Amino acid sequence: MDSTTPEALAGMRETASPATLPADTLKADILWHVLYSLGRDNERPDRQTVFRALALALRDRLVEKWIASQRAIYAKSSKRVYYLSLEFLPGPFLRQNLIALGLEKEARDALTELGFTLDDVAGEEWEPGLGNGGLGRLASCYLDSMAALRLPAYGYGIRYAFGIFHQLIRDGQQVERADNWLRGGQHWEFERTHYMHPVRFYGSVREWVDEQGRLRHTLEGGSTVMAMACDMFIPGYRNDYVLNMRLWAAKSSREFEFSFFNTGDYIGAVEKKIRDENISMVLYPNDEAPEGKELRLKQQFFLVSATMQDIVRRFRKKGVAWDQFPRKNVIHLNETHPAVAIPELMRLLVDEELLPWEEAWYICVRTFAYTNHTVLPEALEVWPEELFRKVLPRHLQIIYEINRRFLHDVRRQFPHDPGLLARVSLIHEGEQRFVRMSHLAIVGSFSVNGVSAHHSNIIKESIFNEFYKIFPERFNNKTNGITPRRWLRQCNPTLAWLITEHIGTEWLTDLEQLKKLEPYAESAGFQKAWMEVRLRNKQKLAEYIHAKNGITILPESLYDVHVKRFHEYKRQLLNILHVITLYNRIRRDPDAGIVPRTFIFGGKAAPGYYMAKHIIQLINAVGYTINTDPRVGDMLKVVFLQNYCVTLAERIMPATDLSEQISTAGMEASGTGNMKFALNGAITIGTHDGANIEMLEHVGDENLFLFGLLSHEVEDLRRQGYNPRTFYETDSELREVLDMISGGYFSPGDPHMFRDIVESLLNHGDRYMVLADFRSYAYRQQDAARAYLDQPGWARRSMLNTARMGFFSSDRSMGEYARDIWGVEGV
Ligand code: D6G
Repeated sequence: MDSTTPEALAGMRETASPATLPADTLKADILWHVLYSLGRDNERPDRQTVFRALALALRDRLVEKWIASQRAIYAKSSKRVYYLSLEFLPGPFLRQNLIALGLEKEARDALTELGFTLDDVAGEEWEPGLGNGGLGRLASCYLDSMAALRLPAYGYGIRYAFGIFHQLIRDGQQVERADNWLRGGQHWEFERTHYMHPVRFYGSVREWVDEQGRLRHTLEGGSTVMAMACDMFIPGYRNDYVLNMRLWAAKSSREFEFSFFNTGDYIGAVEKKIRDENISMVLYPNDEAPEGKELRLKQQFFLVSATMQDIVRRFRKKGVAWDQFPRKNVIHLNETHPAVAIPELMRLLVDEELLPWEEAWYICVRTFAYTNHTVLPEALEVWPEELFRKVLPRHLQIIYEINRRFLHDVRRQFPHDPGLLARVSLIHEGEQRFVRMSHLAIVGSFSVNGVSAHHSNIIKESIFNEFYKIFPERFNNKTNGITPRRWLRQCNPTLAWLITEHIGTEWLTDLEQLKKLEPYAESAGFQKAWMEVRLRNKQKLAEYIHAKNGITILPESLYDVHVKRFHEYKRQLLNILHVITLYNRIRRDPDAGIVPRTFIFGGKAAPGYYMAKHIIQLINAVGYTINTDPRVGDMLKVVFLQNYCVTLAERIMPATDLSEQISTAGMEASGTGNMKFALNGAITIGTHDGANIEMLEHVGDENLFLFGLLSHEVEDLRRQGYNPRTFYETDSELREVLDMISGGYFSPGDPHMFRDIVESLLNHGDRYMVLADFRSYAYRQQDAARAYLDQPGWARRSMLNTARMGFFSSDRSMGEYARDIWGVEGV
């Protein structure tokens, strides 16, 4: 019988429910969805249609497991974890879901029968870019691990219609294009039209006294938008457990449309609808620099208000008293972006549930936990008081009351330090007043954690030192981690296979098992196999680069990779200065014995961040000069891969030899790219910063190239008066490089083009200490090149990096959060 006829499909589907479907029905399921869900002819479906149908077939399987998981959480009456984040960066779902469900082989077979390969079909997926970078990607690794550990958890965020912009490089410059990720359909999600919560902004607060003589506060007027839940499923690795990431989409509220209609203003009603729905329209593309815009504050409250209503709705089902709330719920704030949840819970408890303030506050500070992700002063979020009052008038009042009581306690605890009050106040006083969101988050949470040991110390010793003195018990460290399922098993299947062949599969859920690879590090046979896998990965990336950039690179060359957001503190500039240094050495002496290298860059710059975009342009200009200089040949190549995203990271990580983690010491809170590279066998060249320091402790200093100032040296130097010019004057190689840039060597058509970059270094203080670290970086780069010449030695180092990355699994991080902060266990 023809297997595409409705009768045949229905017959095959009737044989079992999706969770128990025998694998060979996957093909029938795909064809069924092509016809009935997508409305296409299933005789010869195209690749995109097959991808979508496969996604739907997998969603069928996921939803059953999700319902079973939800039932189990209800049955156990578990304490729930709510992970609130303005950003999630899940990456493509297809392979991840296939791996978690154990259906990779079946999918391959089914697709082969349909005339496709899994690679081709997976290539049809457009990843949801609902995050800027590390913070959002971390949230997604954490959801993966929460599911792996069967935690009773939820991710809550916003379903931006447009995620992080799509980056093109045109004439060497970044150009931004809208990321219309929903265009291809919503095959992974369920829209929950029955979970709509009203979210209210603006208006004014009316104070009144009720019959019992209580002072009451009611918000009047204002404008209401509906939040509609959209769920995406996050399966645990082969454990039948599925969590959901609930993302809110803004929908206009009917009542308000009607009020317009009643006055006959039809277009006004439509305009209002569009304005309302704008709230979830676009992700702010700024990493490490909040924008302070009204729409952004509305986004934050939109997430918080809808989520709090959802949490309370669920809590109410149990019919237990409010004082049980912290025993049943923990709300985790991923950075301060969702910190307005603290006054929102207070508002619910005090204004609506009529709890006394003290009781409400007691519940609040036992419910919230906060993770800080940055110490850059410009990245600490503050809101102009005026704007806050306009958008959230009642919340501002509540923040003032929290502050009044907090400062009262501080005054009692530290009577002899009058200046302290202003420094810890939730309100920054000055010509303009600001609400300090980090202070609110610390005061309102029972736990405050940093994301690497180094960063957590900086928090305690410097930026939040005074809070540490007030609440020492709240501060703790939880070093970041990454999921080994995506960042080894999925992105590097051949290496994963080689590992599994030798030590079994346990590492997938217990990454410390990779230690068992250590004895193989000396085996010539294993080294050879290891390097063969790596070389194949490098060949694949070379093919990709050739196809995308038209540049031919040597797979045997040292792949030196710097991919992450563009920010001056991440110092892509330092890297390119070194590239030019090597170029000059080759120009001087083509037989200088330079180890052939391919420098690969990737990353987006915030659209309004002039210097970061200018550095992208410089890199491309240098690349053009070097790649077209016949004297250089195969010795050096510089590649800028456009639109760095999770999908691209998955291609790059397995093919990297040297991983650039070179932020100015004290500025990168943790980093997680550093971990992804090392897990795939890259060797790090890096500074004493963030998680690099813990990586060094684990892999050993012979397996990581460390250089540069320590964070206290950076501070000392700054205090003593750092003069970048001294380095320019005393280091002739450096001087030559800077003179070439400012003299127009890389921009012959416009010799002044890059002058301001050099100016920022020489005449504007070189805030990120690029020149101070240049020489030690160049030396360490030489060590790296020398080490690369000794291929067996490199193989050993590479393997030991992988073998010793067990600690950096997000399963370990999540286990620590669950045990030490949240007090929850697996279901
Ligand atoms: C799933 C499973 C079902 C549960 C429901 C609860 O449909 O057993 O009752 O979720 O959803 P929430 O009310 O917790 O969002």
